[in-house]
This record gives sequence, structure tokens and C-alpha cells, in this order.
Amino acid sequence: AVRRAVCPGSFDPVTNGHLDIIERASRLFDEVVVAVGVNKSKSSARLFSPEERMAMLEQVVEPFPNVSVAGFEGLLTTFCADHDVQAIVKGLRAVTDFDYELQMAQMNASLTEVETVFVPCSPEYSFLASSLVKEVATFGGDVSALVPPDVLERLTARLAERAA
Ligand code: COD
Repeated sequence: AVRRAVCPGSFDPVTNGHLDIIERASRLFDEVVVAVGVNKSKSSARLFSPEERMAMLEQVVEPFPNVSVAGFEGLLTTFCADHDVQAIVKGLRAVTDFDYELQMAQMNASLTEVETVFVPCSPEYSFLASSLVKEVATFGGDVSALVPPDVLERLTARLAERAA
């Protein structure tokens, strides 16, 4: 049977830390679906629309033939059931991620018995978060080592639009 995993997130925008986890998941599983959450609750705080976030992801996962990109609304466990996904892959940056991730993993397992696999993030990305990338870039800091080149370009353009 095909072993299929999901890498879920907001990806606003995708960072090199996300990409590291996606790439490693692609070596562990036959197929990986990167699922972009489009729940309305936090949408006003987003810099990029769901379509833009998915387009950036599609560009950066192009080198990995067994990775695809999808959007999802509602519960992640519903997405897993609909797409025949057996495992949720999450990157852990620090113990502070663990509390919340463990709680979500146990809730998700109680809903559908889907397994969550934690992958320790690479040390060079342990401080990396989309929110910090946006904040640093907004105030003119150099984030070129933290996001893929195409994402940097879109981020720079979007922030310039916002400032205008
Ligand atoms: N290094 C490695 N991994 C990283 C890094 C990094 N620097 N940064 C982030 N990650 C990984 C983490 O595993 C993280 O979970 C994932 O990438 C995505 O990160 P974000 O910030 O883009 O996404 P989040 O945390 O906002 O996404 C949360 C979900 C959308 C996954 C979650 O809210 C969800 O499942 N929502 C659907 C509704 C639902 O089912 N709720 C019930 C849950 S019990």
C-alpha cells in the first residue's frame, strides 16, 4: 500500500525551515501532500492569500516528484480521511512547540486514529518562523538566507505594496 503523509501549515509564507521538513518527509513516505490551511479565523492577519501561499509552495516543491500541494478548510483529520493520509508530519523547533503539538497530535489521534510523526528541525532553522520572517523583512532586515529566492521576491514586492 502507498504510504501517504501530510505536512500541514499556514505557510504564510513557506520558509527554508518548512522546506527542510517537507524534503525529509518526502524521503520517509511514498507520497507527501503539503496542505495549506485556509480557515477564516486568522485570515485577516495573513500577508498572502491561500492561492498565493499554494503557488509559492508549488514552485519550491517542484524538485520533489512525490510531493504535491493542496488547500484544506476545516479539520485536518477530515482532510486525512478524504485523501487517504496515514500520517501527519510536524517539525519540532524547541520544547515550546512540543506542548501544543502533543496536544494537537493526541486530539487528532482521538478523532481518527491518524498517526503524527515529529521530525526534529535542523539546528540552523530552530529560530525560524514565518511570523518573524515577515516582521524582520517589514523593517528592512535581510531574510535572504531564511526563505527560497522566489519567496523572497514575492515577499519584498508585497511589503513594498503595503508600504506604498
Ligand atoms: N523548522 C521546522 N519545522 C517548522 C519550522 C522550522 N523553522 N517552522 C514551522 N515548522 C513546521 C511545524 O511543524 C509547523 O507545525 C508547520 O511547519 C507549519 O507551520 P506554520 O506556522 O506554517 O503553520 P501553523 O502552525 O499555523 O499550522 C497549524 C495547522 C494549520 C496545521 C493547524 O492549525 C491545523 O491543523 N488546523 C486545522 C484545524 C484543525 O484540525 N484543528 C484541530 C487541531 S487538533
